[in-house]
Amino acid sequence: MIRSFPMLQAFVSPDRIRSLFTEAMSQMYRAEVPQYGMLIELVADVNAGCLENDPDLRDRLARAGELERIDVERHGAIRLGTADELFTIRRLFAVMGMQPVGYYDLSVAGVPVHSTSFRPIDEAALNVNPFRVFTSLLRLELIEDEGLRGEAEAILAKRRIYTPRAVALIERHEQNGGLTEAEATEFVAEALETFRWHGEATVSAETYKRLHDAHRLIADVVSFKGPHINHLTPRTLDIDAVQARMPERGITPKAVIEGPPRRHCGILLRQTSFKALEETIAFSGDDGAIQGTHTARFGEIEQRGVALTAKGRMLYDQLLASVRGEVQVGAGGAKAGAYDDELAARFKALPDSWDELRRADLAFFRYSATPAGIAAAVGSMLPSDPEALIAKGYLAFTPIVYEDFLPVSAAGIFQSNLGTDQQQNYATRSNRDAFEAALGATVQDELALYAERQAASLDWALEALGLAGLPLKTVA
Ligand code: OOG
Ligand code: NI
Repeated sequence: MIRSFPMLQAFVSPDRIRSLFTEAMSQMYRAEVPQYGMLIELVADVNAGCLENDPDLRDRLARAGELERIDVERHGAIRLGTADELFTIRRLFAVMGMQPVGYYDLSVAGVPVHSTSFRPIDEAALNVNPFRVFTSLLRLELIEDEGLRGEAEAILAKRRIYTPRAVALIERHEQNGGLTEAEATEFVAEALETFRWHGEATVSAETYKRLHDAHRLIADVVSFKGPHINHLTPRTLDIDAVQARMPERGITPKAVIEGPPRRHCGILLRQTSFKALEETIAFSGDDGAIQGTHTARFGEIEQRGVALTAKGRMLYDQLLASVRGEVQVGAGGAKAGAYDDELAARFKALPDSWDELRRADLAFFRYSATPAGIAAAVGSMLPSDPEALIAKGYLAFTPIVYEDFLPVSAAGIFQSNLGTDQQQNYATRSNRDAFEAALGATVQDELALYAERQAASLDWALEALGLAGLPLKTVA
């Protein structure tokens, strides 16, 4: 039997598809949520100012290959309703080179979801466009009222959030190993449909109210045709400056910035958000004559710092927990000042220089051979200890940026946009196995990814210095 092989076709790189998609998504969101466009302009303004005033920062970002990605960098978030939806979103994001990284259990904060982040993982892909989507799956098992749970399940079972053409193109990608330029263009347009806002609810006003009374988030996930993108977040180089300038443009941000305090050496992730829209929606039945409002979509900005090792992260979690144990910010932002002061004071326990963070094995770094090191290597004048190489200026290191999310911060972002009166006492029920079963894959361990990048960079650097394979005392 003669097997026929498909003709060799030129496939578009997943990085390019991701960039096309990010641009299309950004344009769609700009049209849907005008404040987002304003925010992008403000962030671009502040970032340009930072780079101009801080040549060290510019130099560090350039050396890390991060300078070009800042302007296109965004993260977004969606909330899915069923295991099937999560399974297919994994395949959809795979077309754009995005993989599930990390497991976040938000039930601890009274939010009935668990989540992962889809993002590119290798350094080259991250530097082209590090687009990430924080993707949550509703945990219907956490709805106590059995009748309501069954009803929500039945509503979700009926909806189809992907267009048939999007699914066909995902399958083609899986079978052929890629998409052609024409297919990629079509895929981007079709995939975008899943993230679009729909003002027509699929449920009646009465059902919406019952879902909403159980939890606002349940109404948001169950009542609509699809998982509208609920925010798209640009990355700023100075979150305090953007936060301070938001009111100039008529925007009131959340009372405190989530995450670590402002520091000379930024760590992990700092975020702040604001309520964007109260949208008019039409309920099903009565020809859409019954209207209501729904708040789903918001604005957010983020500032990213160095990724912490397990040891650094443990210290971060302890310090943050101690601050939150001491001061709790009230509903209307009461005690925000005291919280910020406490945060700044307690985080003094975490060293604030790149070299101290590195030596104490608290953060991840990317190593490289310097021109001076390569020149010295030619004359074989190198010490064989990485610390000595660093001291002599032969080996350089730059912080590896944190590409992931923080569960406590994410819960704060959820809460601030859902209304602070929504706290319910869900038990701490992390269920990673169920999440991965729905996803149809295991989520990658973010710490392992950073550790690999650090180790690989050190290997390359030592090879460039002609020291590969030598029994060196390794760094951190
Ligand atoms: C996601 C909230 C989490 C972040 O940046 O931590 C998030 C959501 O509200 O669906 O986006
Ligand atoms: Ni976010």
